[in-house]
Amino acid sequence: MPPLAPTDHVFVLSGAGLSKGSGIPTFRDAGGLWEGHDPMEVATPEAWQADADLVRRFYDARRLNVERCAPNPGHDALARLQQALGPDRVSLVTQNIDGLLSIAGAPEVIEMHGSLRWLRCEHDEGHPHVLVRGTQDPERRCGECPGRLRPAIVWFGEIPLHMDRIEAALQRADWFVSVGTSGIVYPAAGLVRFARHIGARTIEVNPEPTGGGFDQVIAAPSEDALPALVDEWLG
Ligand code: BJW
Repeated sequence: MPPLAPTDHVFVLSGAGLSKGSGIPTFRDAGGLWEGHDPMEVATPEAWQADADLVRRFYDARRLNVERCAPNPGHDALARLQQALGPDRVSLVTQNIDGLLSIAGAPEVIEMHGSLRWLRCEHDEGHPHVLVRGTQDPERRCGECPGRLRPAIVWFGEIPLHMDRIEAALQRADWFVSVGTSGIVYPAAGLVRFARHIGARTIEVNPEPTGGGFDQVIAAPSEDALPALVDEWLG
């Protein structure tokens, strides 16, 4: 791997594969049905309207699992990189909702699909968010209106969070590192095309590479590959 130049900016986009080594299944793991449902159908505003209990149970189960999990060496390596070079030179954008990069000590993580730790009003995202641990109290309502509280997660058809910050960071990228994402879900899946367009060097870390035309592919689990990559970069 070529070394980082002293002012290089590294943009990391991570997905579910980053947390696989922590015991959190990926979104599209083989046979990944949950209580007989396709997760792609549960993670929608339509599912919430049709059966809020089902959607709550889906996210409660995932929250309970995540609370039992710890960061793996892949999270630790990315946190170490951002600690060493600073958030101005290392942008960590994640599609994951598990919070493990922050728990690993990364100073600034952009969670573009939201977070399991927060609930929000079903009617107005601007109403105060509520922290949650374990299972959600289904009776608790928004503090400002009669709306129910729903997981503060970006579902299909909703606009991902912090897109302006993500675009600003991407424009400065010299390196684009895709970690553990299938590249199926947009707009995250389109970021690499923009990175390529501005001349960033692109790297994929994935034991099952996506064939997305990256300059370099590290076909290995991120919990093995990232510590070595970061060691190399930090010397
Ligand atoms: C390892 C590993 C190890 C395994 N180490 N790696 C047609 C064309 C284009 C777009 C659309 C379209 N039809 C509909 C759309 C839009 C839609 C979309 O993209 N749909 C696709 C299915 C086609 N997107 C949206 O609706 C988004 N909003 C939107 O587009 O708004 C308009 C807009 C336009 C322009 C700008 C801005 C906005 C919203 C998307 C919300 C996604 N939400 C979910 C669920 C919520 C979170 C949750 O419950 O977890 O987010 S879906 C789900 O997929 C989840 C994930 O974050 C996301 C990505 O999945 P990820 O992380 O890639 O996981 P997997 O499982 O797919 O892959 C894991 C990878 O890890 C694999 O490759 C493994 O090999 C690898 N791996 N072990 C490293 N140890």
